[in-house]
Amino acid sequence: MFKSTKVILLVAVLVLAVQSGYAADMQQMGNMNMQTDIGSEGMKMHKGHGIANNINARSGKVNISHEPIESMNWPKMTMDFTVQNKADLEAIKPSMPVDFEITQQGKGYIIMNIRPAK
Ligand SMILES: [Cu+2]
Repeated sequence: MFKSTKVILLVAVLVLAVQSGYAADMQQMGNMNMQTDIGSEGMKMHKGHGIANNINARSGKVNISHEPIESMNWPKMTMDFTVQNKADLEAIKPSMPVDFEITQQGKGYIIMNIRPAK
C-alpha cells in the first residue's frame, strides 16, 4: 500500500515535470512567434524587380540586376543579395526575371522572399 502510493506520487511528479516542461516550450515558441510577428510588422519591406544573374543556392546568395526601387531611392543597379530562405533560390535560374522583397538587416539588406516574376 505504502509502496504503491509512493509510485503513484512519483509518477504524478514526473507527469507534472514533463507537462511544465512542455508548457515552458510552448510558451517560448509562443513568444518567438510573437517576436517574429512584431519584427515583421516593424520591418519595412521594399518590393523589387529584376533579372537574376548568378544564383548560389548553397550559400543563399543571388546577384540581381534590379530596376529602381523607389521606396529606398535606389537607382537601377546590379548587386549581390543574401536570401533569408535559401530554398527560395531553387526556383530561380540565371537570366530569369524575378520579383523580390527586401528589408534592412543591420547595415545590409536581405531578401525576405524571391520568386520568378509572373
Ligand atoms: Cu541595388
